Amino acid sequence: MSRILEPRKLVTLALLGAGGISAFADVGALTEKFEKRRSAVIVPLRVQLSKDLRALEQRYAKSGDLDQATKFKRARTLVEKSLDGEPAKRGFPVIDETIGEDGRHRMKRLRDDYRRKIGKVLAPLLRVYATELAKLEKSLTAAGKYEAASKAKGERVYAERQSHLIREWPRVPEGAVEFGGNQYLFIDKTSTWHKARKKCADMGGHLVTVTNEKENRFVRNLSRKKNLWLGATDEEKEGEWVWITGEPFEYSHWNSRSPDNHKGNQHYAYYWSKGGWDDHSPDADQATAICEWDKPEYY
Ligand SMILES: [Ca+2]
Ligand SMILES: [Ca+2]
Repeated sequence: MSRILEPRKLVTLALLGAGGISAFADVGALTEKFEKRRSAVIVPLRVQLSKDLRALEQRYAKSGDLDQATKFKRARTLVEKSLDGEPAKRGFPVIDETIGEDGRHRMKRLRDDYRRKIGKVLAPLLRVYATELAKLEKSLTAAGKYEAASKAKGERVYAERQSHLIREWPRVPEGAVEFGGNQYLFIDKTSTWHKARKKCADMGGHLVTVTNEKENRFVRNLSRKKNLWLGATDEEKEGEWVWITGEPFEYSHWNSRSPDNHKGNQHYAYYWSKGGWDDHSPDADQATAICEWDKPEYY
């Protein structure tokens, strides 16, 4: 562990020697400082994770359980590989669902524990980073450097969002399915769009947003082709559809006659059981929901 941390420690000391926080006058420098802090907290957690995986691997190996020992070894190897690359960006390896009952249970406990720890160390770092950026944004604006200020603002918004995602990530409920790194939970109960939206938000996620064809196919299957609310609305401005997460509304899968704003009050998108998206009214309570949790960039 010390071998891995040593160079980072030296860099951190070098930066502090250059004058600490007050010496950083631009976004790039703040970002670099944040990234070093982030690696310094994540690397030890991943080293510990690989040790924990190895301990379980050996436990299964001792009892002659080749199958489960192999699966723990595979997960450990992935974690160890990430320590040579960009450890901060790699999360817990995807859990192979064919692993035995006992192994799956232990692996999930390890994963949840790891996520909690990451959230605990990373959320405060992100908040400090966002505060520093906010200060910089203000002083750059006051100095009339609008372009640089807007760069700081963009990075601040990003840091705030990441802080939110990493805090909510451990709350992803049991039964959620992973796809493209994000987590999805199908709720096989019909309600109105607003109720579905609130339910997902209460669990720390959001009503599903579908931003490409693969994700579209995935949610269609997960919902077993039932009517399904989507996290898109044009309630602010008729005809201007937006995702509730702020993701750009570039991909869509409207059916040939939709959205039609029938009777002038259909502002909520849903996946129609017969295929394609359509818009519906706020009082319609005939669609199921999928809640989605976006993967934090570093986890
Ligand atoms: Ca999505
Ligand atoms: Ca419609």
